[in-house]
Amino acid sequence: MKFLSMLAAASAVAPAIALPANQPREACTNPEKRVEWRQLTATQQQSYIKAALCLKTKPSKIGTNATLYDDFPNVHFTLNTYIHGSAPFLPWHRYFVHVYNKNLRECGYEGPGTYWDWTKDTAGLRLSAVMSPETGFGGDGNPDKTETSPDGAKQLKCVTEGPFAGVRPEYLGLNPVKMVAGGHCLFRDLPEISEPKAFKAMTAIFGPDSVAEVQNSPNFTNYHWALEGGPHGTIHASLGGEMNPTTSPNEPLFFLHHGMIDQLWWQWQEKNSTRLTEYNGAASHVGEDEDREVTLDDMLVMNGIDKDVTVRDVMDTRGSLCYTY
Ligand SMILES: *[C@@H]1O[C@H](CO)[C@@H](O)[C@H](O)[C@H]1NC(C)=O
Ligand SMILES: *[C@@H]1O[C@H](CO)[C@@H](O)[C@H](O)[C@H]1NC(C)=O
Ligand SMILES: *[C@@H]1O[C@H](CO)[C@@H](O)[C@H](O)[C@H]1NC(C)=O
Ligand SMILES: [Cu+2]
Repeated sequence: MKFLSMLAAASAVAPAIALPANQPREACTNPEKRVEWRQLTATQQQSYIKAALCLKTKPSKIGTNATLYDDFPNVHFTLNTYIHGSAPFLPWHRYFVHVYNKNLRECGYEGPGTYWDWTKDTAGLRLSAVMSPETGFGGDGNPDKTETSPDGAKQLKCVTEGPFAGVRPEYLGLNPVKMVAGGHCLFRDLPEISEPKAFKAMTAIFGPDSVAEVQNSPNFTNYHWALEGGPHGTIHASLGGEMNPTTSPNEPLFFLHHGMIDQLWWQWQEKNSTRLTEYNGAASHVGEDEDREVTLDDMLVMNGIDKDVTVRDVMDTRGSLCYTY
């Protein structure tokens, strides 16, 4: 009785309608083709940005008093030990980006999914179209417009130009459950400005040669570690600001960055069809799942933003997710 009512309560938050397991490729007859940000039309870019801002006006789907925009950092924070430093990293973030795109569509975006190919931007991320205040998400934080972080530990350089000026994410850093009414300013602190030497070293890791080497990894375990610890982590560090703590989905560029990570995994999978089912390693990097070997039937949990699916459901993007690059 109790168990059943718990199930009912759970399904009220996230309808427990599983995607058809192993949906055949034939069901995806017209896959969406995701494109790099610079291949979107100016109208599509504006529409994407408008939809991302729209998420801040929609109620939470996970039962908090914050917004749908804030659900993404909340869930990412809460699942941290399971989605980073372990096998679920790639499939979980693949599904997370898919769910985000779905919510952008509910907010009016009609263009294709998109990603940011940062291998083109080793001269400086701030020079990239994605960081332009006109065709992108705005540039570095403003050193003359700072705010004390909710925990009092540092001064945040608020983004004051471009469409995200004035956006106030609710959660920051270590405890998203501890909300500070009114949140904090969206902030950035590009190391290429504050520590140009460190940035130079980072470009050697996310630049085209290094990424080509990562793409040559022979098996999933090897590949996943090379990608997550190398270019993936380095872009988080190269953007700094919101991208450092586990509430990093506060930063709208997070989703374009993870679109790129997903695009790379897709390219890697394209090289051999055996890679569409190649999945192994530990289920978590700490805690009770640390020593458990993953399986394709493991669940990818969305904590209520959307339904949970299995890893198998997302391994082939031409299945139920239905997109290519
Ligand atoms: C939202 O909930 C948190 C945690 O329960 C609470 O501290 C905060 O005051 C609430 N904020 C608003 C605007 O109701
Ligand atoms: C994956 O490749 C690496 C590097 O070649 C190798 O050391 C490792 O044993 C391989 N692991 C598996 C599970 O095949
Ligand atoms: C694909 O991978 C399998 C298993 O590792 C291997 O036997 C096969 O030779 C690979 N095929 C190609 C075209 O590389
Ligand atoms: Cu992440």
